[in-house]
Amino acid sequence: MALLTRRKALLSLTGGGLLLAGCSKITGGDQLNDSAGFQRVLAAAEGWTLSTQRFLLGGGAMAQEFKVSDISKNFKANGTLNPGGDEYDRHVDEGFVNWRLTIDGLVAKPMSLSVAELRRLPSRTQITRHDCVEGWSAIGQWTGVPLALLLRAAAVLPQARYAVFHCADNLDGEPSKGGQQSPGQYYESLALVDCRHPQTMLAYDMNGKALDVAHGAPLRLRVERQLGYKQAKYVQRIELVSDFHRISGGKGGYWEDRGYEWYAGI
Ligand SMILES: Nc1nc2c(c(=O)[nH]1)N[C@H]1C(S)=C(S)[C@@H](COP(=O)(O)O)O[C@H]1N2
Ligand SMILES: [Mo]
Repeated sequence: MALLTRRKALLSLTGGGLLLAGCSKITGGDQLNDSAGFQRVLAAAEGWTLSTQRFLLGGGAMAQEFKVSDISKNFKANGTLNPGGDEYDRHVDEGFVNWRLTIDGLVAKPMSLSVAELRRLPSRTQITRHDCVEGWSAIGQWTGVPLALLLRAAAVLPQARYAVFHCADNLDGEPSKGGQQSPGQYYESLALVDCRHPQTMLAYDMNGKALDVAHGAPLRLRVERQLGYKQAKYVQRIELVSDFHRISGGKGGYWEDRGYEWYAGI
């Protein structure tokens, strides 16, 4: 039944996608590539359903999901609360209409997608508990695009082993984690198996509303079996790599470079 609904949604989405492609032939340029990318994601959605089922049958553990009545009244915001800077401020003023998510690196089909395009793709909603290493937890509802679907559309190459999430904020020192740390662009990384877990998504809504700036607008990662610092906010680029040793401090994330565990499972 759920499958039928998804098929119907996909059919109507594909219609929209074709219209979009028609328009960009006229305007030309970047838009043609963009909508070609968008169409690939739509085409990948069918296969994604299959791999999700396979994953479930294969016994990959799901994080616990909660009821609407369990949602925390006050979900603490942590780390960067606003990336600031001229560029991010402009995106806030424009309502993120010009924000792009780039997927590149070890993929056969690099892509660039707008938030509006992501919102037209099949989505998932889940209510989960976020656990920060500092010892606080909060339950929130997340809606977004399954990452597995995007990776399938970008055609990840066999040599790729990790996805690196590049964020828009430069975090320099957080009092709650012991004061000044060395400044750096926030980033995170995941093994592909965790990227393809059915609950791993790029979320654009929190508790039924567009993500606010403090919680990572316009796009953040949710990877529900791992700790808070893996949940990268303000994501603008996903880079597929065979190893992450040449990126930033080489340990796979902003906090990992400062001594935290890379896998951070819960
Ligand atoms: N870009 C970015 N992502 C980030 C952080 C950050 O400072 N910058 N902080 C991390 C940490 S430590 C936690 S606990 C969560 C906090 O998410 P929240 O603000 O929605 O509670 O985001 C994680 N992702
Ligand atoms: Mo955290």
